[in-house]
Formats: sequence, C-alpha cells, structure tokens
Amino acid sequence: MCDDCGCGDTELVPVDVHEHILADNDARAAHLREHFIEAGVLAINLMGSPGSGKTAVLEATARLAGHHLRLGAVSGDLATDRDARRLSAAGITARAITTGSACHLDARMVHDALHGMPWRDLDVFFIENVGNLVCPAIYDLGQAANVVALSVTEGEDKPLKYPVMFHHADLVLLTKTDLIPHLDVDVRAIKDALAHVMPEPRLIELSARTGAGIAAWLAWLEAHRPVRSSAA
Ligand SMILES: Nc1nc2c(ncn2[C@@H]2O[C@H](COP(=O)(O)OP(=O)(O)OP(=O)(O)O)[C@@H](O)[C@H]2O)c(=O)[nH]1
Ligand SMILES: [Mg+2]
Repeated sequence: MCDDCGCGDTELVPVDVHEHILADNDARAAHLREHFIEAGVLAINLMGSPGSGKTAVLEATARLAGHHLRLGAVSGDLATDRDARRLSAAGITARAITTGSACHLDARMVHDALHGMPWRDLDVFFIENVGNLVCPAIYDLGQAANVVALSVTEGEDKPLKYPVMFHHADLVLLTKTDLIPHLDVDVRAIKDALAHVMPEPRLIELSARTGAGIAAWLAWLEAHRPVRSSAA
C-alpha cells in the first residue's frame, strides 16, 4: 500500500532502510519544530481513521474561533484537494497535500507545502493527516501535539487494536457524539480502552454537527498555544 514505509513489510522495505527513512524524517521534523516554536505557531498533527470527522472538526473550530484565532491547515489525502477546499470555504488558510500512494504525511511534504503559505502569521496550524490509524503515528511532522479523532461509530475497541496511534496521542477527540442515541456504543468502554494504551488519557467528547464540546477543544488549544516572542 505505502511505497515509503512499506507498512511494516520487511521484504518491501528492509528494516535498516526504514530506520534510515525515519532518521531523515526526524531531522526534517526537528527543523520544522524549531521554526514553529520560534514563530509562536501551535502546530497540531490531527490523525484518525478515514471519515472519523477530522475535516468536520476543523470546520467547526473555524466557525467558533475563526474570528479571534488565525487558523491554517494542510490536509493530506492520496488524491483530490476536496478537504483543502472545504477548509478554505470555512475560512481556514489551507493547502492540499496529495500523497499519491503514501498512507501518511512526512516532514518533507509538510515543509514543501509551507512554502506557499503565510504560516508565520498563524496562531494554530493544523496538519490533517491521511486517514489511517497506523502509519501516521510514527512520522514526526514537527508538531507540538498529536490529536486523534476517534468517532463513536468506529467501535469501542479501536484503541486496543491500534495502540501505537493512541500511545502517541496527547489528546483524543471523540467525534460525532450526536449519533450516540442511535448506536449501541458504550462511551465508558472507549474510555477504558484508552486508559490501557494512553499514558495519560485525555478525551474531549464533541460533535462537529451540533457544536457540543467544541468550546472545550478550543480551550485545550488555547492552553497549548506557545508564547509568541516579540521578535516573531
Ligand atoms: N452526525 C455527524 N456526522 C459527522 C460529524 N462529523 C463528521 N460527520 C460526517 O462524517 C463524514 C466524514 O467526515 P469528514 O470530516 O470528511 O471526515 P475526515 O476524517 O476528514 O475524512 P477523511 O479526510 O476522508 O479521512 C461526513 O459525512 C461528515 O458529514 C458529526 O459531528 N456528526
Ligand atoms: Mg478530511
């Protein structure tokens, strides 16, 4: 599926080659992180399954905070710029990253996308990763925090089945909570599963559709914004 990381296939990409790819990525990500910190931009790596509601959360974020926070985003997909167009329509400065066959974003892709963006002027820069609960977790993009969108329709056991993603998460957004009355889903079971795989479980329940929980998500973003230096 993925020509870059081989999705763990050691015949496709030998272990030593994969380690070299990750080391190269880590160096580029460190460079990006320095720039984000120096400019006072909060960079968030937003990950989650395909369709978990990542773009919808960003649209809802812009609806509530677009007038007082300068928001920017890149959105990664194998094909199309549909998400970037949705984000632009919501008032977010956005660019698409089309990866072709790669099932994750890497630091070089993000770096290249930034060249055409006024990213230094942003308060929050979202990196909407390719919909995938596996590979994106191991690629550092220079972000300050990893956020995982997990929708109530995905099943309570996803944190247990995809532990690496949740182990690396600083925050989980439990999305589409407006659908709970229509589903056989036990939110306590999701929290129990997260407690097994997240060192410090942090969960915000929200609905992009109704706006419930978006204020708590904004408060989390505000609390994690870096102090902007006067030189930035
Ligand atoms: N009921 C309900 N539906 C939602 C909500 N958020 C997203 N959806 C729906 O879920 C579907 C996927 O939402 P997206 O925001 O495109 O999800 P995504 O994670 O960005 O998808 P990819 O980028 O393709 O991985 C769409 O049909 C949305 O309308 C929500 O809060 N409530
Ligand atoms: Mg999307």
